[in-house]
Formats: sequence, C-alpha cells, structure tokens
Amino acid sequence: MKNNIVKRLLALGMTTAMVLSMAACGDSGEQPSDSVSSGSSSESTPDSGSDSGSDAQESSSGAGEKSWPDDVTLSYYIRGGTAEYEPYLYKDLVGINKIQEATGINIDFDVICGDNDAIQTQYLAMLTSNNYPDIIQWLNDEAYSGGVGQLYNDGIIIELNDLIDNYMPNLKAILEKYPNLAKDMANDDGQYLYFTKLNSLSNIDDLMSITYWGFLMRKDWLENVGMSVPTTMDEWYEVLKAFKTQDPNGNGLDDEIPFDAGAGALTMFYPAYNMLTGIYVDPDTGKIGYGEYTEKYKEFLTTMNKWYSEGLIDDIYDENYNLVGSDVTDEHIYGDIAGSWKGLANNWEQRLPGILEKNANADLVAVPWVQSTMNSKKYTPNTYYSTIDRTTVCISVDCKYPEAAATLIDYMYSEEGGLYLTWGVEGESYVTNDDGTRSWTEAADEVIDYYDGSFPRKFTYAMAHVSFPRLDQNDTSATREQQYVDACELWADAELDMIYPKAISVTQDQHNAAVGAESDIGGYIAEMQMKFITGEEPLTNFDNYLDTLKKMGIEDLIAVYQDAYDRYQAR
Ligand SMILES: [Ca+2]
Repeated sequence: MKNNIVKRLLALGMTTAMVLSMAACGDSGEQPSDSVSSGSSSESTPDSGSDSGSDAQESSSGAGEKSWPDDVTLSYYIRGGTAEYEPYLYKDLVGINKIQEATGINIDFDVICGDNDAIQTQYLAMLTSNNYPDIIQWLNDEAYSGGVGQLYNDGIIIELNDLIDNYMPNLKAILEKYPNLAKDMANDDGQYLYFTKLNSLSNIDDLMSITYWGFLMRKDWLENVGMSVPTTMDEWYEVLKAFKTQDPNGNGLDDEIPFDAGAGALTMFYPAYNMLTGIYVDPDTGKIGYGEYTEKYKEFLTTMNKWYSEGLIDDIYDENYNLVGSDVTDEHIYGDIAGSWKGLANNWEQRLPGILEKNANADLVAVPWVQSTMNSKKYTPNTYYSTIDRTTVCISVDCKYPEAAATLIDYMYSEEGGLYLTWGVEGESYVTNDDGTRSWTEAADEVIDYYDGSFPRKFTYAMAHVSFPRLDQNDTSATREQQYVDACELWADAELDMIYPKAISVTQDQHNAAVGAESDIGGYIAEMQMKFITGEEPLTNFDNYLDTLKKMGIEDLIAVYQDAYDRYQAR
C-alpha cells in the first residue's frame, strides 16, 4: 500500500526528495515538508546544559595511531522514519558503503523506525538500558531533557576534544578555518560533545541550501491591479488595499483575502520593526530582547490593527487563539481568493497547478523580505538559520573503539566523504558540471521498486536529506526548477543579525526557574495579539499588557538568555 502512495505522490508531481522525506526518514528537521511550520518561538528552547567539569580524558593510545582491530564493526543507532524499507536502505546505501571501504571500519546500523512517539520511547529506553550503541545519531537536544550536555553529565556519552585533536584531521581543519563553527560546536567550557552537519553560513549558497519558505504573491493579481512587488510596509499596504478593492481574481465578488496569515505568517512582518518573535538579538542595542515585549511591537500591532480593520489580513488565530493551520490557507490558495501568504519554494510545482484549475491566468511571484521601517535593512524572520544541525551524533561511553568511531566520522567531514553522503558516486549517480555544480544522472533519477517502496535510484546511493555529519554539502540548485532556486536566492538575501544563536545552551530547568513551569507566556501573548489586532482590546491598554508580562517573569527569562548569550560571546 505504501508503494502505491509513493507512486501516487510522484505522479502528483511532488519532488522526489519530498516524497522520501515524507514517506521515510524525517531526520533533518527543517527539510521541506508539505506544510509550512509556524514561526518558532524560542520561549522554551531545550538545549544542552554545560556545567559539567571538563577534565580532559587522556586518550589510551598514542596520538593518531590505529588502535582498533582490522575488521572492527561499530554499532550506529540512527533516527529513522516510518517506512518499512528504511532499515534495508541504510544497509544498502552505496555512499555509506564507500565510506566503510575507505576507512576500513564497518557499520552495523540500528535504524529506529515508527511514528515520533514510538521512536522517542525506544530512544529513551535505550538510554536507560545501560547498554549503549557505539554511535548515536538523533535529535538529542530535543529528545533528551537537557540535551547533549545532560547526556554527558549522565555518563552516557564521551567528550570528543582529544579525539578531534588526534584522529580527526578533516574536522580539525574545518574548525580552524571557520572559527564561528568552533565557537558554536563547543560548549561554554570548551568541550566538544557531538558531531553534526555544519553550515558555515559564509555565502548566499550556504543560506540558500537551508532556505525553504518566504512571502509568495499572486503575480497575475499584481498585474491586474497594475502594481509591482512590494518592498516596504507602505508598499505592502497599497498592494493589499488594491487586492481588496479591485477584484483581482475577476469574479465580480468581494471575496479576496489579500494576505492570508495562516501558519504563523504574521511574524514575517516583524523584522520590519527590527524585532523577531520571542527571544532575539536587538540590532539597535546588541542586547537580548523578547519581540512581543517591546515598544516596537506596539507599532507592529498598530499597523496590523489597521490592516485587519480594512479586511487586508485574515486567518491569524482560531477561536482558541491557536495559529490557523496551513490547511486553511491551502483552501484559500486553491480557491483563488488568497493574494499572498507564507509559502514554500515548491509552490509553483505543488500549489500553482491547483490554482490554475480555478483561474487559468494564475501565476506566482516570490516577494523579498520587507525593508526595516527603522534602518532600511532587510532582516530575515527565519529564526532557524543555524551553523549546526538539529541532529547530533555522539559517541557513547560503551564504545570500545572511540578512535575508530572518530576516524569514521572524520571521513564524513572530508570532501570525498561529503560527496558520498550527498551525491553518491561520481559517474554513477551524479556528474560534476563545467561550472562546478553537480547533477544527478538519468539512472539516478529513474524510479525503482525497493521493498515496500518505490523511489528514484539516487536514494540508494545517498540520502542528502539525512543529517549525517559533513560540511556544506547539499543537493541544491542543479536539480531544482529555476523558480524554486530564484525564490530561495531572494529569501536568502537578508541580514541574520537578529537571530539568537542556536548553539547557545538554555535548559528547560533554567527557563522554568525564570518564569515557572506552569507559566504560559506564549498563550497570553497569542491571545492579546489577536485582541489587539481585532480591536477587541484597545491599544491604549498596551502598557497593561507589558505589565502583565513583567509580572509573569518575562524580564527574568530575558536575563537568562542574556547571561547565556554573554557566556557564548566570551567563548
Ligand atoms: Ca473577487
């Protein structure tokens, strides 16, 4: 049955990477999925604690010497998805097999498959078993309370500093070349506790490779009202007003939703006021702030209240003050009544055909981030941009040959290793073009049957969407349609200064100590945002709202993040 589902999805024109990531391994977090996630509030960020002692453990062997048997096999515990074929796929993966050949180190994968709750239960059971696999690849920071730091404090994983120094020349060179990566991977005590997929964020290609969504607008509607793509809040207002009043879908009805705010899309306008949702770095002061606890937020609310009262935005919250989901927005997109929304770069492929059934003139255009009303910069609202991946790879205390594990993983950080993991084998699954980009071969794109599934052959070579440790290797532009690439390039063109670094450790315990475990700051903010925007609560009460947040402990919370940020800056 799954076989048929995958085939049907492919027939519907979904990208193959998406089919696989839906049907199979959801390993790397922010991969494109068919729905847009809401802007994440960093109000409660579980992360690694870091108060552990940093007594360096002397390596038992001499520096860099091979200290493991020739036929060594390491157990590799890895977070899988729901597809039944997945355990077979990892064992067959050509790129991984090449890495085993190159290093002479064998991998025995234990792929944990099932729905999220089921695999989470298995993961926690493994961690309380006192019998750990050699290598653990998981969303450790999210799945284990206290994250990687706590795994170390609880005696489950080992510190990696000496291994990196003595057995990992590739990773060592990367950390020397990119000081920002070294700063982000180490904790405040200078300990390295995990490996991860690294992105140096040093150029637009790096950013594009982790950019999936942004503002989308109906290009044909813009043409119908004789306007161009908006770049400022004032231009947005004029365009949305024209969408509302000039019947751009041409059906003679006043049925347009000029901006559909489903899936948390309103936060995309926050950067116009030099703030982000939740914890952020204030670009005007360099201090940590909380977007919804600022005077700037009042300006945002004032504008949104005006837009709402004139019918320019809709679908923000439901009656329980939960964000309206992307399914509602989809109905309006397909119904030819949504003029702009928070969309994925694949919307030309996945949404436009549906709109065309309703309106033969339909077309889409990507819209750049809004210029700041305060300094004309374009800040991104994408708080997920990070040098480090959500998936982390640790070596357990039960690993008999940690030097072998380090050697294996170090090869993944080499250029050849990265290519094996991302593209497979040159001449078989991919070719390198004259301009240095890479493309899949015809054979790689051919859809094959595989156990209970069916997907392009390239996924038996490499699964680029799985977050094995490596640097800057991504299956990007060469295999994407041009509109997708152009949209990502447009959305990647932005300042990142306001993003609170993902590498900083703030634990749930620290969070609870500041505001109380039962506190619901996020819920209060959501309710008050909707009331201010709809006018149910007048903006003259904004100071009362700030007072309430203060009483709820928001300043203590900001202080926790400020302290952690100061320690991070001192690394
Ligand atoms: Ca209309």
